[in-house]
Amino acid sequence: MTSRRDFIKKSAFASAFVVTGLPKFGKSAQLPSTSGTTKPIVISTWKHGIPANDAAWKILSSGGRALDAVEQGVMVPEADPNNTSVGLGGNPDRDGHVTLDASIMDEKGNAGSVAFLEHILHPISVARMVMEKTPHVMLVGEGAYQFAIDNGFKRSDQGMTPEVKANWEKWKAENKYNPKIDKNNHDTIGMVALDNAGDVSGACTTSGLGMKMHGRVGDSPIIGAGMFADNDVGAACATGVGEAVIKICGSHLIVELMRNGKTPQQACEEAVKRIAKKVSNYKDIQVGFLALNKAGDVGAYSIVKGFNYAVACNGQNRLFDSDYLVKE
Ligand code: SD4
Repeated sequence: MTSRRDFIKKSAFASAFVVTGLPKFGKSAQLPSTSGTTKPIVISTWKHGIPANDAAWKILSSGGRALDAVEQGVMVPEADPNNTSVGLGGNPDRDGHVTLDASIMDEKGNAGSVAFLEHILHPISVARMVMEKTPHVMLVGEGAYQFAIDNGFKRSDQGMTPEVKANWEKWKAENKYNPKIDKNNHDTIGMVALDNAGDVSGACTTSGLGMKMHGRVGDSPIIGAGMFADNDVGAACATGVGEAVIKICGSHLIVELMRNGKTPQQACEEAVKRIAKKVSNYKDIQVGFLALNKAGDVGAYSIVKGFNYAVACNGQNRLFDSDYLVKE
């Protein structure tokens, strides 16, 4: 068993030396591994994926379940008041409400999600409770809030941080109340993991696009759009402009492409190309996808430059730059 301290020590060591034992991933579009499985492994979006993976790794490295790992993992950025794209520290909608979206799936194909949820620190745990304690998949808004409160979650009135409030005031002054969608509006955390038992799970949680219209829901809580897991194949998750991800059912598409023989990398590339085909302004937006198959191979791809992701396996936790479509 690897303790947290050992893991951090090993991570620091790994970044200073040649890294071995990482799964196959990245630009080299490889065929699914037949030479054994990289497990456990957890991958997640953006730089905040590093501390999130640390929390997930603690569970995975002690033989825990991928579902617990992804929930505990994404709770780290949810609880960070300085994270402006996940949790209650996130940017508000254009009316000044911080509204949260989250989804989770386990290895049995069970799914839970919440959307348009306010005042709750850990929407991912409410999503899990929807999955485990109700006959439903998705609860939204006031109903999701009431469900959370009835099940022991505490209301938070932490409000916007001074930095976020200043962003919002500036936005109001400059944008005449028009929601703006551009390349810089992203940073959801999506996380997928494969545990020692060979089971996959996924989680995704976000405050959504900053300065969105009140009531707007993105891809993150929509099963198959922002995240999808199928224990026969693997799992995928998304970040970036949710409208584009929803239109192609991005994460489900990637899992189905893997089911039909694509590697995680090939599947992520295909999904981004599908957006390029279907969404006319694709060069003006960012979407990033991550995928993991049952052999522990990883894929990542985005529309434009700038997407990065964290991979933790074999006692190492490292950040990688994703390849991307629009090179000009
Ligand atoms: C959404 N995918 O709501 C999210 C946006 C994102 O932080 O990445 N936000 O569309």
